[in-house]
Parts: sequence; structure tokens; C-alpha cells
Amino acid sequence: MDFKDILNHFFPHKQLKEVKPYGNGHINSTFKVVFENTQQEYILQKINTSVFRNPDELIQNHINVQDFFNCRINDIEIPQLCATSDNHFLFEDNESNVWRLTNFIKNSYSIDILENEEQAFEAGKGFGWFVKTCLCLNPNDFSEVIKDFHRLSFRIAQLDKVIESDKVKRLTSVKHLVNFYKFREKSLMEIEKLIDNYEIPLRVVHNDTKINNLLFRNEKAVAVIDLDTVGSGVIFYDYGDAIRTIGNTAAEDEKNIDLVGFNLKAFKLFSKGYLQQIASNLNAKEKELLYRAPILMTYIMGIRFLADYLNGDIYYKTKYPDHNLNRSLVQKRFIELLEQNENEMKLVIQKYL
Ligand code: ADP
Ligand code: GN1
Ligand code: MG
Repeated sequence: MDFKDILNHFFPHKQLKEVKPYGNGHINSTFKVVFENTQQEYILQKINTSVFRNPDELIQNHINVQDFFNCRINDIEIPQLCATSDNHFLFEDNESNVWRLTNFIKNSYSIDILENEEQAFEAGKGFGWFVKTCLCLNPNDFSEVIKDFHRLSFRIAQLDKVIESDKVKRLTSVKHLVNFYKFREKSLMEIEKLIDNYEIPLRVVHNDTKINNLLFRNEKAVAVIDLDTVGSGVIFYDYGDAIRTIGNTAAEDEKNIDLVGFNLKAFKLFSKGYLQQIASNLNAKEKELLYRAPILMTYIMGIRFLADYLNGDIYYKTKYPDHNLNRSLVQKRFIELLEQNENEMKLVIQKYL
């Protein structure tokens, strides 16, 4: 089935002008769509159904957020789902591909790496606004689209399993990296215990706050996108995962490890923007331990990239054989830098709480 047929199910009367691959997401296939004689552009996505096995649940989660947000006046947007002419938000083609269409946020762009520190403040404001707006939503109303998505014990077990099978015989070459991660697993598991005891509360959070899931216009945050994983989680997931990319001077997959640095100014500005939105709603435990969130999330992503590498690169999109390995090495280096900056991070967070 071609794009024209697919889009015809959403807009039977519009004439297609252009469809082109767009963005740098690791999961779905994303296209920008332009029709003739209309200013409004669209984002068409083929949902990765190996990752999201139940796309209906993912759409329902998006609708939960969209319906609630649309009853309010917001200065930041989220993407709006477009319905097909028979009133569905998903279209399944005759090859069982599942498609979704949303509005393209006008004149917006995403970045994969911070270009200036003001963007860190804007990102903090954007992601902080998102989680603040979700405070009234009930996590139990959201489906868990990927089971145990940020559950550390699950990610560790997943890594252990691929180490055990060493399916593509890559283990010997990454022993040092495995040891690095193994050395830290016990202390990070303390956070999971606090989540399980409800000392760190479950809220509706975004769950995928890397910098390219936020859109800018004229250097201002204008939209929070990629709502595929929105739902139950803890504040640490969003705050920590955002610092993982915003606080890093290098790209997530930088090959030259010497370029990986901790951008303290960006860390401060992100924290300021984020905590201005949400600080007054955090409990004492969240405030006390927020400084550990960046290490936790960088660790989780680091072992997920490593597990995918050992498993033959089946989950994330990769562009070359060692792509997942490089991603994991960058996370390792960034964890070391976060560890060195732990005291400074604590002070910054205290200041903005
Ligand atoms: P993935 O789940 O694969 O990460 P995303 O939903 O994050 O897919 O989309 C990939 C990229 O496409 C984003 O990083 C962003 O650059 C762009 N994008 C996605 N949705 C929109 C939108 N509604 N308006 C403008 N750009 C978008
Ligand atoms: C994926 O979809 P995308 O590219 O925004 C992944 C995140 C990882 C991220 C690492 C559903 O995010 O969990 O943090 O890659 N999303 C899913 O770059 O697995
Ligand atoms: Mg994305």
C-alpha cells in the first residue's frame, strides 16, 4: 500500500503533495506529510508493533492525555490525533502495518543535542509543565504499553539473559562494560525498593523525555511529543532521562568518548525550569533523592543498549554494527561524570526545590 492510499483513509478529499522521512526516533517510522492548498502539515507514523504490541492501548493513553489537556488553556502543545473517515485513530493497511496521523506542530524543530544552555531551561519548563498538567490524572487509567518499561530489576534480568545466551558471540569483547554496569546494580536497586513501598509515588509521567521528544519554535519550548509511553511512572524517570541527553555535551551515540561531558550549566537551567513547575508537588523522599535520577536513567538506557547489542540489535534502529555498543559506552562515560558531580547536583536541586 502506498502513502496516497494510507492518507486517503484520513483525508479522502485532500490531494497529497509530499511525504518524506522525518526526525531521528529510534522506534517508529516517521514521515512529514504535506497536502496541496493547505498550510497545515502532518506527521504520519508507522507504529513499531514489535515494540508496541497493542497499539490500541497506546492510542487510548494518548486520548486520555489529549482529552484532558484540551479542556485547559495551555501555552505548550501536545500532538493531536487525526481520525480516519470511519472514525478510528489507527489505520491498518493490507500488510498489517499500523499507521497514525497527528498534526505537525507549526514551524517547530527538535534537536538531538543541546545547542545553547537556554534550550535546557526551555526543556525543563516544557517537560515540567507536562508532568504538572498530568498531576490530576490517575495512573491506573493508563495501560502499561511496555511491561516493566523502566523497572530496573526487569532491565537487569533482561541483560543477564542475553549475557547467558551470548547469542551473537559479542560478550567477550564487552566484558569490561558488563562489569561496569554490574558493579552498580545493587545500589541503584535501592530506588526500586522505595518505589515498590510507595515512598516514591506513582504519577502519570511521560516516560521518554529525551531532548528530541520536545519541540522548539524560535528557541522556545512549544510542544511535548512522543506520547507512546505516557502513563504510570515516577518523577525520577522523566527528570533523569531528560538530564541524560540535556546534560551531555555529546550525542547519545558519540563515537569519540572524549567528547562526552557533563554540562553543569545546562543541568542547572533544566533543573530550574523543571522544578519551577513541579517542586511544590514533590514529597520529601522525591526531593531527597532526585539527584540520583540521572544516574538511574542513564544506567537503565546503558544496559538496554548493551542488552540489544548482545542480542544482535533487534530493538533499536541502528545505522552500523557497533551503534548500540557506542550508545552504551556513552552512557557509561556519562554515569562516571554524573558520579563525580553528585554533590554539585544535590546543591543545585536543593536550591530550586
Ligand atoms: P519515535 O517514537 O520513533 O521516537 P517520535 O514520535 O518521537 O517517534 O517522532 C520522531 C521525530 O519526529 C521527533 O523527534 C520529532 O523530530 C518529529 N515529530 C514527531 N511528531 C511531531 C509533530 N507532531 N510535529 C513536529 N515534529 C514531530
Ligand atoms: C527510544 O522512541 P524514542 O527514540 O524517542 C526508547 C526510549 C529510549 C530512547 C533512547 C519505546 O526513544 O526508551 O530512552 O530510545 N523508546 C522506547 O534514545 O523504547
Ligand atoms: Mg521519540
